[in-house]
Amino acid sequence: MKLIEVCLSPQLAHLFSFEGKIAVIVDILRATSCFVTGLATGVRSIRTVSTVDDCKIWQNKGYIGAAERGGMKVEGFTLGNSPYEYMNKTLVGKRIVATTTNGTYAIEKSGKAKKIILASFLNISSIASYLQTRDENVIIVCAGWEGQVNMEDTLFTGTLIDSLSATHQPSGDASKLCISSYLAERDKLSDTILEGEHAQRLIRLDLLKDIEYCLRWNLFQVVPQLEAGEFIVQSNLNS
Ligand code: 3SL
Repeated sequence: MKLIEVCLSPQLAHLFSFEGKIAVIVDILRATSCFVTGLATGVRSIRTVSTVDDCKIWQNKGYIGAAERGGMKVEGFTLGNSPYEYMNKTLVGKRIVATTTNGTYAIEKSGKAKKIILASFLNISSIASYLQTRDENVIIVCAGWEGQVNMEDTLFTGTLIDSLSATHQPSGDASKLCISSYLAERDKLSDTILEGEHAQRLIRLDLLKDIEYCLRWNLFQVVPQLEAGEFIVQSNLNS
């Protein structure tokens, strides 16, 4: 059995070892759902950065800039952080540079992992199948919100771990907490996520449509992976 650990917030990442592991980044609302959508609908690559200043630098180099802080698009960038923006036909074949409040920080904090992949409900089955074929232990890194644990990433993580029970053994209390939460809520997963703090924050910003989209399962069969500094979708998922 391979091991599967959970880091519930990027601010806890320094407590974990990433070497030799596959890091699965989870920011259901909304960063990883956006990136999965973009890459599945034709975006060539997504470079993620932690600061708005770095995002501006790459935008000035010709990338399409996507920047979000506090749920809002940052002025001066082409895109914010809505999945509907990422599925625009004008982005096909384009390179994006993105920064978000928590999701891109979680990616940065996972930099020592052997591989980094992006997960969401939109591609959950592909992520599970991919991890089943790999030999490495796994660490799931939840983006949370500004250091705090959140409902949607925790419940997604429990869902994913539960689907890997034949091949992966939960390691550490955080992974067991995620499974227990999932088992307690699985009949009303979407409703519980909608009651969460971040979903409520997005609803106040009139973004319920984005949440409903991010809670759809298996729209895409892709496993975005970090290669040479940018997330891409590879046709050979075992590489
Ligand atoms: O924190 C993040 O990375 C974002 O996904 C948050 S938001 O959904 O755009 O508010």
